[in-house]
This record gives sequence, structure tokens and C-alpha cells, in this order.
Amino acid sequence: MFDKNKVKGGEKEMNKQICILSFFLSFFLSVAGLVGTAKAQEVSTIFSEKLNIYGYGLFDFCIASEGEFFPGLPVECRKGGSFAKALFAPFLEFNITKRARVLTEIEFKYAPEFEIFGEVSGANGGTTEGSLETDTKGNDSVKIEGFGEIDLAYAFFEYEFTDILKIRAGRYLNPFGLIHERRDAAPSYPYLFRPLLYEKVGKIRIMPPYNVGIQLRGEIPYFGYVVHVANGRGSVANVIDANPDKAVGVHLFGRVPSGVLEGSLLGFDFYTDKDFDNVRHTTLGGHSILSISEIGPGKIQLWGEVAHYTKDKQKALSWYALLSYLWHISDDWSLLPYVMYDTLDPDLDKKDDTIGNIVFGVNVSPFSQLVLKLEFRNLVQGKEKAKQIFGFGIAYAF
Ligand SMILES: [Ca+2]
Ligand SMILES: [Ca+2]
Repeated sequence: MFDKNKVKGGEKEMNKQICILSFFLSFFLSVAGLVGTAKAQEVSTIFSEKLNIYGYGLFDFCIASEGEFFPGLPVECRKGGSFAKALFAPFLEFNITKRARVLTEIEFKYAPEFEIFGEVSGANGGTTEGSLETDTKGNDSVKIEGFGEIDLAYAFFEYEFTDILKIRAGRYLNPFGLIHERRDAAPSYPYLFRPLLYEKVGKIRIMPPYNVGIQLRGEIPYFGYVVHVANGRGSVANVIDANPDKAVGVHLFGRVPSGVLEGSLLGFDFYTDKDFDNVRHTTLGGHSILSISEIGPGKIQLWGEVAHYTKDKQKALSWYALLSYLWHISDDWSLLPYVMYDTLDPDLDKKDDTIGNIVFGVNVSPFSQLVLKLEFRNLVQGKEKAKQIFGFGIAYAF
């Protein structure tokens, strides 16, 4: 039968249990809340004081009047055009102390996948040689045909004794010229496609992008330098040195730190190493910027870089000159039209092999972290018919 008392007793019992449960629940919740808050504080402390995350990305479209695989240009530049360069490069900077830090940069390019060693056949069963993957990463030949890659561009430890003496050890971008070491790369230089002296053109790679080694470096307002000893080319991703020779490099510059000529600089580069086949590669370089502000509403810049490269008996010469005008339309918006001549003679002893580009471009920037780039070039190689190439890019920093 139905027992009211029992039910009442049951209700009381339940109420009591609910009370106890609620108490424990609220107790646990508040403890969890406290722990959670403490953890959140810890995480935010680490993020704000020790760990910085920043980076950049680039997306582009490129179309050519005819042909494909142009010297120094990315694979997307072709007849019919292609969207490409879904490059995303986050940096993680961990400041261990005021003087010590670790910096890593991870670059994701195209459709990232872990690299495949060995051959992969291309579309229609053909080979992909010389087409999809052209960066040997320090090897003497392309062994990797995977489309897309993940690169660890930077992974180094740095200790600062003073402004003029830092020690850096690990994997780094070779200190060379005007743009190699720029951490926010694509948004920070005017051109959409980098000049020939920074790219692998045919069998010529004037400067390998990466190295693994040790640097001494320093910077004061008027002067900066880097000297380094590293593995050099001739090894997979430069992390295993296949020969006993070590690469040696010097990067020096003097600059104007303030005034109308602020940002003007003049520098010198030297780099030498040996490859897998024990062949020496030596590059002598010069780089300069003449920057004049207060010219109307903006400033004029003249960029110039030159590299003389020797591989065994072959001598090559590459240089470019770029004239730009940076016009600040408002506090946020800016326009930067430019004109550039970019050239490479891959063999100074041979005729009719010179590559020349006349480039007209404009950067449109709605705010400093975003740059829209438009570029048109007329490319002439030897006695071949000129090709016209148009590129459009979105570069962003975060
Ligand atoms: Ca070596
Ligand atoms: Ca020549």
C-alpha cells in the first residue's frame, strides 16, 4: 500500500541528499573554478611574458601569356593561370630570460604533407621532375617530389651578451642581402615574386636559404654584422654535413638610423661552402637602400642588390634595381607603386643566356598588416620571344 510517511521520509531523505550533493557540487565547482582561474592566469602569464606568436602568410594568382616553368618564378605562373602559394608561416618565440630566447618558424607551403623520399609519378603517369618540387634543400639533386611541404625555417637558441654581441645556434635562414632574414617576409618587401638572386634558377642557387650552424651577430643604430660557421649545402635539409668542409659567411651593413635618410643602408655579403660533390660555391654580394622621406606626401626608395657567384669554373652574375614611392594616403591606407629591373646571367662565358625582367607593380595596404600586391612583368630569356606575366597576391602579417 501507499505509505505517506515513507514517502515524506523519502522526500526528506532526498532533500537531504540534494542538499549534500549541491554542497559537494558547489564545493567542487568552486575548487575547480579556483584551479581553472589559477591555470588561466598561468597560461595568460606565459603567453604575455614568455611566449610570442606572430607570423605571415601569402596567397597568390599568376598567369602568363604563354608557357610555364619560368626562371625564378613559382610554378603557378603559367598559361591559363593558377591560384597557389597558400603559404602560412607562424613564429613561436619563447623568451626564456631577458637575454635568452628560442625562436622557431614553421612554414606550411601549398598542400602540406610530410615529405616523400623517392619518386612519385605526376599527373597522366608522367614524372614530375623539375616541376613541382624544385628546392633541393641542400641536396645536389631533387629527391623529393611531394607536392607541398612543411619547413622549419628557424629553430635556434640565441643569447644576448650586449647589443653588439649575440650568439645564435641552430637552424636559421642564411644572413644575406636585404630580405633573407625578414621574419615577416612577404608583407615587408615590395615585390610579389622575389628577385632571381634569391631563387633557384636552372642549376644555379646563388644562396641556399637555410643553414645549420653557429653565428655571432650584433646590431647598433649605425651598424650591424653577422659572421657564421655552418654545415653548408650538401646535406638533407643542411642538418647532416656530408663533407668535412664548413660553410663560412659574413653579412655586414651600415645604415642611417634617423633623419630624412632614415632606413638608408649599404651592406656587403660573403658566403662560401662545398656541396655533395666537393665543389666549392662562393658568393660575393652587395646590397643597398637609398631612402628619402618628406618627398611630397611620402618617401622614395631605391633598392639595389648584386651577387657574383662562382661554382667551380662557372661564374654567374645577378642584380636588380627597384625604385618605389610609398604614399601614405591616410593614417591607415598606403600605396606603393614600383618599377624594377631584375636580371641573371647564369654563365658569364656564354652568350645569349641572360634572363631579364622589367617589372611594374603596386602594393595597396588598407592597414599595416595587410598588403595587396599587383605585378606585371615582361620576361626575356636569351633570344627567346618575350613573355608577359601578371601576378596578384595577398600578403598578411599577424
Ligand atoms: Ca659542409
Ligand atoms: Ca652569359
